Amino acid sequence: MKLSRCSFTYKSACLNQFAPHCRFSSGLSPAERSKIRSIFAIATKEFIGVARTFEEIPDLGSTPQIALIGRTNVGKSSLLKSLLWPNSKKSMTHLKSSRKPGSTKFLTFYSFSLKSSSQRELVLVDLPGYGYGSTNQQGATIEEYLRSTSTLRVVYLLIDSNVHIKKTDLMVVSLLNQYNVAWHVVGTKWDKNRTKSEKGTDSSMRHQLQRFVVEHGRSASEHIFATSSKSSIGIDELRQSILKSIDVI
Ligand SMILES: Nc1nc2c(ncn2[C@@H]2O[C@H](COP(=O)(O)OP(=O)(O)O)[C@@H](O)[C@H]2O)c(=O)[nH]1
Ligand SMILES: [Mg+2]
Repeated sequence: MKLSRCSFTYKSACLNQFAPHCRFSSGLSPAERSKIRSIFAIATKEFIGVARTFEEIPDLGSTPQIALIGRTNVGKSSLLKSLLWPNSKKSMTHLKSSRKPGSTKFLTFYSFSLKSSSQRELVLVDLPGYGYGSTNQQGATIEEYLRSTSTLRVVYLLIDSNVHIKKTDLMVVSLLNQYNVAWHVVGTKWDKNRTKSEKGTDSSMRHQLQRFVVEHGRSASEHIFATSSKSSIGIDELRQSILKSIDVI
């Protein structure tokens, strides 16, 4: 991914000093959880289309957009499927997860409508992965999308909780800050991370993500999400954040 213009720093920080300012999202009551699930269950969710380049992006009007971004194989497509179609057994061509890095080559757009399918509340965007297996063209398209999409409400930056934070993640954060895009961090594959929790991996990843947000975050980006598409950890918390960003709840 071509991100050579970006500069970044990853200063060491005193976690204890900063930790109170950012926290992991948790603690939904059963009533909140059930409300969030029912909103997602009754909403109309549809595939809109794909774009290989910025010019190919379909006309989405003034509908707010929310994008998922992350390294190849971080779990973007799996997470989107868990958010939108958790129980579907159908094979979804555009949301197929793959072990092969770089299999999501396009920007893929999905609509989310609460009242009727003619009234779109939100467009969710699955961006191509950056890093291993990606191309300069994809990097340029992602950068153009982040720079030029005035309706982009928030970006969820996915970090594989078993792989940890990479230089390219820091470059993306630099871009998000440079283009003034609000962002949240989402730790993925937390089911795998949890199995190692006895060795302290779970808490060490929490600390890494907290430090990352504090050092690079803006005041609007104070929530971190620990998620798993396999075991549904954190999916409702993420849904709640999405609904809040479009003022539905
Ligand atoms: N254990 C575990 N594996 C996952 C999870 N999410 C995705 N994967 C696996 O990670 C690989 C990449 O997932 P995918 O959704 O295609 O990633 P993408 O390239 O970011 O879209 C696939 O083999 C998935 O089965 C998760 O929450 N837990
Ligand atoms: Mg994908």
